[in-house]
Parts: sequence; structure tokens; C-alpha cells
Amino acid sequence: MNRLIVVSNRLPFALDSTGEDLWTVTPAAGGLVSAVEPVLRERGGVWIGWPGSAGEIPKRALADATRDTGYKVVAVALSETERDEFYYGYSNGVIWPLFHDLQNFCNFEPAYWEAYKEVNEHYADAIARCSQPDDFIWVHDYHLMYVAQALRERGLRAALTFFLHIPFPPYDIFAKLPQPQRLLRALLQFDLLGFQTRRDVRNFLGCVRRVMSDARVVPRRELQLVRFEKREIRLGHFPIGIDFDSFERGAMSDAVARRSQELRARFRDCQLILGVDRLDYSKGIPERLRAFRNALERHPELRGRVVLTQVVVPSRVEIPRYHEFKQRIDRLVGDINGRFSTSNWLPVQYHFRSLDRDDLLAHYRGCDIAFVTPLKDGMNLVAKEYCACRIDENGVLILSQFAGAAEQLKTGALLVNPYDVEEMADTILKAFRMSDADRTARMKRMRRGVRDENVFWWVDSFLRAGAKLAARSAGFRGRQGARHAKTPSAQRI
Ligand code: ADQ
Repeated sequence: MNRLIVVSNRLPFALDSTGEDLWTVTPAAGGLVSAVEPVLRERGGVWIGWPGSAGEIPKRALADATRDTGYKVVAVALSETERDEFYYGYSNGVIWPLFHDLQNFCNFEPAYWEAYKEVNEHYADAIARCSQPDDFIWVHDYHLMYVAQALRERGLRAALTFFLHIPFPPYDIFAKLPQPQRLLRALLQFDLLGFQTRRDVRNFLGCVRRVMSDARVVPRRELQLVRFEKREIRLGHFPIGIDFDSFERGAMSDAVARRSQELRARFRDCQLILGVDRLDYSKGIPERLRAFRNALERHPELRGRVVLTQVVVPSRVEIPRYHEFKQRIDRLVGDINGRFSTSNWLPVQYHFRSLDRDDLLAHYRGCDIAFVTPLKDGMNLVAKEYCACRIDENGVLILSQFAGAAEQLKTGALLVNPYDVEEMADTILKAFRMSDADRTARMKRMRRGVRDENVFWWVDSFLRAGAKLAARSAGFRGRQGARHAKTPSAQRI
């Protein structure tokens, strides 16, 4: 196997300064890390990314943090302005909300695009410095959509692959972006573009057809084909999975069994409903709380019989919108608990913190209903992790129809529209009343799917598609000759 180079905005841990030359290392939360880390740990390779703190990279702290990873880590430094304009600005203030159909949350500040390109150039430089001819270069996610263009401008001819973890929006929404053509042109410099779902591939192709008059879409049965600037770009959907065995094994451990029993013992006669999310407006947390409140209002049989445990992992709290969003959640929790609690029943248990792995697994194992209702989500791994941890083959999954995971889990989950508070409330009642036989039949189907299409299956299918293409494009580009090489760095690559 060729060496794997993973490139993502963040490394799988964050370095935070706690004083002069003192640093803490915190594992990064989030779907990309949960999916990619086990793969690199197993097969080795290189991970290129930013350690999360602006300014110079603290070399000793980085070396300490990466000693036992099993793969090499290359850190990219960002200045404070770059962090503000590239990371908080274009990536999380424009692309993130727009690609989740939340265009009113976008701040289309022109300087952000310039910063985005510049920082993508830093990543391209890091790739150029450390890559060798046979490496498999795999760039991840919406922060780095310009990297291939930057590498092509440096003369790199090797195959470049990209996976988008978040949804790709339909044309009417994508067209709001001030740089639709420049962004699509940049993406079409990759050789393989991977998306989470068929819907995302369809949306991307729709945008290419409408925006790029000199690109030709050639429909294919498996990988779609786009011809552009004498190149062939392949596209496909590769739904990301989880390390099923590791979640299942973890859920079976004594420590998790004990913690999940403790959790259950605290709420004896209640069914436990679980919400677990990063703090993000795309996850539909206020809508979920409103649905829970609506369920308690309209279905009195639920009062005193259900508890919603909502865990929110702090994320991007430096962005004012996220701060306001947290206050909204706090108010809703206060309102529900103020209105409905009794001397021995508190309807919402709210935790604003990250859980350690055993605790997270204990919640998955111990809760009767998972309530996963993002307004839109590339995939949503929480839904899959919940199924993997239900070793008793029980438990109900209520899932947003707008999560990528709905495409694979629809045969077992109760699908809801996360904007329809009453429908969600009625679905809570349906889940609450569901028989054990029905729960088991549904959970078995979902577990089979999550087990078969796990994270290693995801990586294999992506790498296999990429490897075929690398062979093909090496021949194709070989015939083009070296005349595209523009800069001295091209020789190094
Ligand atoms: P995220 O938006 O981060 O990922 P998600 O897929 O739900 O969303 O992954 C969250 C991850 O964080 C899960 O693996 C979960 O275990 C972990 N996590 C959540 N709450 C936690 C807690 N309280 N304590 C500890 N860990 C917690 C992005 C896209 C998704 C896509 C993934 C992967 O937005 O749509 O599924 O990438 O491609």
C-alpha cells in the first residue's frame, strides 16, 4: 500500500497555552477525527493539520503530544488574523452555514476569501514539502477546498483526492456564494471528489452544470465523470462509517456496564432519551428541546416517565453566534425544567461539556431512545455510534431526515422533519410506546448496516477508487509532459 497522507484543517488534538512554554493537549472532538484517527493509527502515514492555537508551533509540546500516535504529524501554523479570517471567517462564517442551508447565518466579508486562499496555500506548501511520488494524498473537508488548485499552481501532477464531510448544497443556495465559479474550479483540480450521500453528488453536479460552462458531466453508473480543462475528475458518494467493533467492545466492557447501570438507577421508572451534539446551530438542539416541551404539553402520559439527557460539547465558542446559541439552549432548558419538574422528577438533564469515552458509551448503552435531529448534517456519527453500542439490540433511534445517515438507517430509524416540532413530539410518544419486538427488529437491521459499512469499509472504498484513478492519471499526465511545472517546488514533489 502507498503511504497515506491525510490533510485536514485540525490535527486530532489541540494544543492550548497555559503559561510560558506550558501547554495542555486535548483530544479534538468531532466526526472527522473520530473517523480518520483509527485508520491512521492502524496503518500509519502522515497527518498534516493545524494544532488549534494561533502563532508559532510549540515544537517540544508537539513532539510530546505525538510520540505514541503511530503516524507522523506535520503541523501547519496559522497567525491570529489567519485564524480569524480563514477559520472563523470563510470556513465557519460562510461555507459551514451556507452548506447547511442556513444562508442567513453567513457573513460574506470579501477579505475572508483572500485569507481562505492564502491559508490553503500554506497547507499546499506543507504537502509539497513532505510528500513523495507514490503517496496517496487525501485532503479533507470544507476548510481545504482550494488546496488542489494551489498544488497545481506549484506544478504538482500527482493524483489528489478530496472528501467533503458536510453536505453539498443545491444550486439555488450555492449560487449565493460570491465566488461560485472560483470555488468549483478549485474543487475540479482534484482527481477524485468524495461526498457523503447521493444527494450531495447530485447537488454538486447540478452546480457544475449551471456554473461551469466549459465542464462536461458524463453520467456513469458508479463513479460519475466530469471532463474539465482536458482532465477527467471522478465523483462518488462514500458514506462515512464508524469503528463498529471498537464501539461494541467498549460498550461490553465492565466499566461501561457499571456506569450505564448507575445512569439507569438514577431514573428508575423513566425511559431515557439522549441528545449528544457539538454546540452547533446545525444540530437542531433548540428545535429538539421545543419538541420535547411540546410532547410534555400535549402527551401527559410522558410526564414523570421520560427524561431527556442533552449533552452539548463546547465548540467554536469564540464565535459570538455560538455564544448566543448556547444562551438560547440554556433558556429553553430552564423553561422546561421550571414548568414541568416535580419534587422527584427533573425532565431535562443538561451537560455542557465533553464526556470521556466510557461515559459517552455508557449513555449510548443506557438510554432507551436516541433523539438525533440535525437541521442538516453530512452524515452524523452519533446515530451510528448509538446503534453500535446497543449490544442488547434494543433502543429506538429518532433521526432527522436531513442527516446523511438517514439514507442508510431509514429501514430502522423513525425519521422526522427537524423543523416540525409537533411531528417530533408525536414521534417521541411513538418511540416511548414501541414494543420490545419492534425495537429489536429495527435495531438489528440498523446494527447490521452500521457493522458492514464501517469506517474501514469507507476508507477502503475511497482508497480503491482513488488508487484506480492514480494509475490512470499517471499515464494521462505523463503524456502531457513536464511543461506544466511552474515552480522549483514542483521538482521536489
Ligand atoms: P460533526 O459535525 O462533528 O462531524 P458527528 O458526525 O455527529 O458531527 O460527530 C460528532 C463526534 O463527536 C462523534 O463521533 C461523537 O462521538 C463525538 N462526540 C459527540 N458528543 C460528544 C461528547 N459529549 N463527548 C465526547 N465526544 C462526543 C462532521 C460532519 C458530520 C459527519 C462527520 C464525519 O458535520 O455530518 O458525520 O463530520 O464525516
